[in-house]
Amino acid sequence: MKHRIKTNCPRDCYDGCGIVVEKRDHGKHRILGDPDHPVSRGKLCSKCAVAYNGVWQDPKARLQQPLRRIGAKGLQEFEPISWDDALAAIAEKMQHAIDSHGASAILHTHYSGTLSLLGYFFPNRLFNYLGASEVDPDTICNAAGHVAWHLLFGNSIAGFDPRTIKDANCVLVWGANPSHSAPHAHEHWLGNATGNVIVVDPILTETAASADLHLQPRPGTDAALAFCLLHCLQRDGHFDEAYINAHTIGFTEISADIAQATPAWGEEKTGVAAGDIERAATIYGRGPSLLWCGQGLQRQATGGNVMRAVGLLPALTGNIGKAGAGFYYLNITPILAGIDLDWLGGGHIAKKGGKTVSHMKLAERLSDPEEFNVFFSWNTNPLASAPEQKKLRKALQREDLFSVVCDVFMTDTASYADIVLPAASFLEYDDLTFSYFHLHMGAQAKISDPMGNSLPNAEIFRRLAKALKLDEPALFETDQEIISTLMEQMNTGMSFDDLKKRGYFALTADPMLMFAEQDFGTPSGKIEIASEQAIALGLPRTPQPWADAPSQNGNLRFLTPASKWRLNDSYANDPHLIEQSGTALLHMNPADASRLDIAENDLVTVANETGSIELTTHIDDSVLPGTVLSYKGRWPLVEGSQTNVNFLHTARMADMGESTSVHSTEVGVRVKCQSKPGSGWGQSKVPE
Ligand SMILES: Nc1nc2c(c(=O)[nH]1)N[C@H]1C(S)=C(S)[C@@H](COP(=O)(O)OP(=O)(O)OC[C@H]3O[C@@H](n4cnc5c(=O)[nH]c(N)nc54)[C@H](O)[C@@H]3O)O[C@H]1N2
Ligand SMILES: Nc1nc2c(c(=O)[nH]1)N[C@H]1C(S)=C(S)[C@@H](COP(=O)(O)OP(=O)(O)OC[C@H]3O[C@@H](n4cnc5c(=O)[nH]c(N)nc54)[C@H](O)[C@@H]3O)O[C@H]1N2
Ligand SMILES: [Mo]
Repeated sequence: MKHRIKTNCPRDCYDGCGIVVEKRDHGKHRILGDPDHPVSRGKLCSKCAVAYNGVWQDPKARLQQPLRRIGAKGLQEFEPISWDDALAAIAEKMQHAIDSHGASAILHTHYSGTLSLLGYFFPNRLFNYLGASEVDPDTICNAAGHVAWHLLFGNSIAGFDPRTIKDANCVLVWGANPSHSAPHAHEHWLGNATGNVIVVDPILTETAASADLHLQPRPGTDAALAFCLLHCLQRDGHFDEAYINAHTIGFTEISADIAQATPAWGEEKTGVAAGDIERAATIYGRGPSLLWCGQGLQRQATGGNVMRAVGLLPALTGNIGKAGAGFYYLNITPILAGIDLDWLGGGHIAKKGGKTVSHMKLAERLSDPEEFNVFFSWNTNPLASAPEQKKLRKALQREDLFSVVCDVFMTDTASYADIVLPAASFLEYDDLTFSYFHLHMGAQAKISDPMGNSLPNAEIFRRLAKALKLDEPALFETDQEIISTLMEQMNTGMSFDDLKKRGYFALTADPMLMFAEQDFGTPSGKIEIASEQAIALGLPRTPQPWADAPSQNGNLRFLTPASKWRLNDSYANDPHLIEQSGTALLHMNPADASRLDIAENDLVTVANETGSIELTTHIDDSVLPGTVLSYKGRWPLVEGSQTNVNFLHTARMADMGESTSVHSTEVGVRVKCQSKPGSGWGQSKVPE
């Protein structure tokens, strides 16, 4: 027997695809793209198609039973235990921490395993209610950009509606690589743009290769490049003075910076040819123009300044609030749909006292035996994704730290847990999903019961609240109750069952015009080019035309963006995707290779003050001289080397939001072992 059921992909991805599941009573379900969905159009991306039909349904790979550690931390020696015993053990340790040190001694971390609303937000209710400490999730991803655009626009979670591309003469994609990070948007959205596409990226990505114009600046020089574009735009009469007067404050304070940012100066600062800067300004200036600032863009030591500077383009050319114009960083669609995420995550029952810790400080703070006694990691895999891997492992080996990990799989992080809790997958419970690009909400439909004894995140935390003998009703609301409240908040007239039948809905029939009222959430209500709030944060009053200098002393800038074959670190354990993506590579420009006497397929040591790893070289002129590239997303425990790129990810914070500066990482590279003919990545099907 097979039935076809619509559901939606809850991964942390711009696309947010519609899925059709051919449900089987016996054996694996078949997971396909929904032909009626405007994004997936009947096809899933290569990674989800493989992993959802592979490791995600593999009973041998899935965690199916709570586990208790019986060997040393990290050795993966566990015994199965019942849910009651697991939750009782956790409750006892949590209660002990609360009684002896206060709830702030419990540190929880969570992020992007599932973005479905209950799965992502509901567990926070318990930690909020207790007043536990939290690792600020966005500090590993996009916090600097949020702060920057909050200062400038008073908003960083509502950008252009992608459907407005039909009216755009130019799409400027700055530091995003949708060919990997949003493959459907790359193919069907950007691929069908009628206007010119400009891509700004230090790597010749597939997105850049298919653009009309690719600007390839040295990493961290984007603010200077933005000021050069502004220089040309002003010179050529593309500034909208009426708009600037009506809707911005502080313009005169950056006039001198714009005046000095000539294309020749920009070429020297950024490495982009002056003629290309001119061409980009001409295309963007014609307008209407869309600007997409990627999350990769702001993962720089001065990433916040970069975002503020690049955001000046739409502000000064008036490319805001009209068809085909606008800026975009993230669309938090559930909020735009009317959902109260703060309520969902328990803001209304939160107790004070919990600390907030940046991911950049996690390894250091967890190393301190005085500060945290209980560590709870759910929906995230910090021993693959976080910085300072060596130090973090050492911290998680602390015998006096009780750690709990809740995941779908036995990850590196789970290997270090005292108790492992098996989470159900998105095929096994009802929920709501969204895309942070397209303005769509979707239904996640339960296809079958949770595998083995695994449970959905929300149910796990209801049971834990019970084990803790708590009686706050918000901790026990059922999925059904919450989903109906969320449906009411969205006020669509649809029930969840209606939505399940349809699969998804778009927030509006026609493209939404963001900021049509020019209503900015800044203190002045205008776009704040000069910002008192920035001063209060210890930042410059205005965006600065800064550019990082090229790396010194033979060091190379180490970029580790999204891989085509994984979704963050998810899918790193799928056997077919492991084969597809082959050996972990270091992409290096031929000029650097010859300077360092490195050849194709050499095994090299890549090192800095944080750590050292070994990678196989791929000589590749799509990366700039002075820059090397290796994709994120591998699990150390799957790699023969037991390491991944985050052994080199320093804890240096960006200028805003205590956020990651991972793309500012610098490394030295030297040959460890020269290649033998016929060895290395050439054997994998598609080198990553
Ligand atoms: N070097 C480098 N490092 C980076 C980045 C980079 O660009 N370069 N990018 C960073 C970014 S942008 C991000 S967002 C972070 C992401 O980092 P993480 O949040 O660690 O993302 P994932 O590795 O996908 O981990 C999610 C985990 O959640 C599990 N999971 C999936 N569904 C569920 C569920 O329903 N319940 C539970 N309990 N678990 C579930 C998955 O199995 C997986 O192990 O990584 C960051 N790390
Ligand atoms: N396949 C796949 N899809 C994903 C993910 C994944 O891991 N794999 N992760 C998801 C998540 S959590 C996120 S946050 C998004 C991230 O997706 P994106 O927003 O696309 O961000 P990244 O892939 O980190 O980086 C995008 C580009 O930024 C460039 N870049 C790095 N430094 C600079 C710089 O200084 N200046 C400029 N102009 N560009 C720079 C990199 O070369 C890279 O090509 O993707 C999501 N989608
Ligand atoms: Mo992310």
